[in-house]
Amino acid sequence: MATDLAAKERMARLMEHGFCVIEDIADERLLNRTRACVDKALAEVDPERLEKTKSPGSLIDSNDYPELADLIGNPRALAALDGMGLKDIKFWKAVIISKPPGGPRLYWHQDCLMWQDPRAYSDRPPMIFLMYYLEDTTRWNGCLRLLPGTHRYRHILHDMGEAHTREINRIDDPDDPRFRDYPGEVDVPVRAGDVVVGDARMFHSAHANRSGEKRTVITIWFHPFFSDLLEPTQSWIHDLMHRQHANWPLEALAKIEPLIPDYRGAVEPMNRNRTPDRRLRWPRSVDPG
Ligand SMILES: O=C(O)CCC(=O)C(=O)O
Repeated sequence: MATDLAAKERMARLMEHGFCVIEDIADERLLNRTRACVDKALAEVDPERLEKTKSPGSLIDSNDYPELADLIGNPRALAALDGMGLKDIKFWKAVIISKPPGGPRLYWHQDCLMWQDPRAYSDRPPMIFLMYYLEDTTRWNGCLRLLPGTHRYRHILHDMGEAHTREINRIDDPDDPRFRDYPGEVDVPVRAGDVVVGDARMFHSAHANRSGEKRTVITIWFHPFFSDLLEPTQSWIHDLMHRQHANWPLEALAKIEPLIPDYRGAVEPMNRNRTPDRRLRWPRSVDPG
């Protein structure tokens, strides 16, 4: 009963604010296994590539890291999502985002890639993230920052450019307004082992890492209610997930088996669309009409 209430409360927070935190959902063994994978990935990455993504930190996709299957398929997290009412969840990819000591701020951005799909204008998020931080986070070492509500309402940031372009990743212009503070933003400090569940449509960023240690998050992208997305959207998720993880061994794929998209239609994959159209409204406080 208490669990049901907690799950309901989390779902309500996800719907209204765009995120919720589930505490203590990854144990030390799982965290240590994931940390070992991060160390390997960081040792293998080309330093020139890291220079190109100064603002976010490393952006290493799960393609070559089947060791991440345990975290992606973490049964406790999947049970918690199911309890919240998030069904038919399919996986796209995970990303290792490690901010080195002294790493700068991450710019504000949202990551929804399917703004042509009616689901992007509904209560049912077309795309969610699970962010597992591998160190306890604070403002000092680069915790997550969020703009609650921006998953359902327009914000001036929507007109300031797309996420992850070369220029913004390299911080060509440190005065870009996407590096500023905004009214209503909240810090989300967490402990290693917690997970932040968030709506990909919501604006998010991270503080600079002023500590002497790296700060790493594994972001996992999921698509709930997969079969209810437009067919070109399903086709795109299916196509990318399978292409990106084509080299994963069968035993790693087995660990995420229920999450593997299985679109059987013949429709062409969508084109990515990172920009909402007029269906995304300003909040009432800004646009009473
Ligand atoms: O580095 C962080 O704390 C946030 C990561 C992020 O913005 C993302 O994965 O989209």
